[in-house]
Amino acid sequence: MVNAQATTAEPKSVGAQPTTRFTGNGKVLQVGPLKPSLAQTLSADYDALLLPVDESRPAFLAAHGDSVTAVVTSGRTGVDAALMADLPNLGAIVHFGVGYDTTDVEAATEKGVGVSNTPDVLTDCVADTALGLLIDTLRGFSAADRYVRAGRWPREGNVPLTRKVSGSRVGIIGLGRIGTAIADRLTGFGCDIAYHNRREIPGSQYRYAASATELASSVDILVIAASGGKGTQQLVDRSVLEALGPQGFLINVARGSVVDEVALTELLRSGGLAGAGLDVFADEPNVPTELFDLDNVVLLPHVGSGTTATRAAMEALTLQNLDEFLATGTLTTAVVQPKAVKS
Ligand code: 8YV
Repeated sequence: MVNAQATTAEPKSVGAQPTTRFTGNGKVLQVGPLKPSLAQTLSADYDALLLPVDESRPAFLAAHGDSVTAVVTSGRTGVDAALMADLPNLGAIVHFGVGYDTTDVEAATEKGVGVSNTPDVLTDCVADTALGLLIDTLRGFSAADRYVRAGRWPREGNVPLTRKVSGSRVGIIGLGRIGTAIADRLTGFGCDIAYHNRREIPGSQYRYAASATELASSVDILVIAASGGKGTQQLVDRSVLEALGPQGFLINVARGSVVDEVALTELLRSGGLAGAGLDVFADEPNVPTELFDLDNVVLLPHVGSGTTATRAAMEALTLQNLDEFLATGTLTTAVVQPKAVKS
């Protein structure tokens, strides 16, 4: 039995291969698709169960629900309160990924179930993606590439001129780890950076805006780097997008849920916004088809952390959390520490 205060732990270093393997009576359950090598390790080394997605799920949970002490999942799937109720001995929900908005953390906290994620190891890649997307969107590189490939250059001449990135005014919604890494990179481009968080960060070198609308109205580019979930649901609504205006660009590398996607699509089509670079969508992998023929929009299939090195580091940190939980009842990079080890 391990007691631990609910806390947001600072991540420890990653790198060492997990040395502990589960030997207790409880079972590990994989919920939702995971990186194939991680799923393979869970099955081979941890004898993990896989939650069915078809009609056999209720019978599976009736047969195995009691035995599950740890779940491994990702932000894509997560664990809701109903699934938690079917896993009465659950002690920890271990996420592959920094985002855990699909898991009901409130319900987990009430039940003493720990929750972990994989912060820090993906910060650089997601920030790099934000920069690449921002430059591509303003300079129209993807559209220009399509133009060349379609053989239009010799026939139609030069592509239209685009917007300058260096020295532009950028507003960041969510100046956390990733938002700060984006701001630091943009500083190298001579950009003027402002941000909006729920609270001002004491001592921050960047200008604070008390609301998303205030931020949007004072910048050329709005970058979303905030976590998803109830607290940020459609934080960037129609009025924020209208404040960004016909000369403004939106970049989103966080979660589609943070933006009113219907308003975004309408404004992009009508000229109410200059353009958007989107790595995330409200209903992935479905992307509003109305965006497909717009050259002022760059669409990526949620690739922010998608490099070999970063995904390997995320996998190692996921297993480090699982190993630590199974060995000691605590989590390495906890969003919430487990209250007690269930067995
Ligand atoms: C991953 C992400 O694509 O970490 C996150 O929250 O959104 C991405 O890094 C995702 O976790 C993989 O499922």
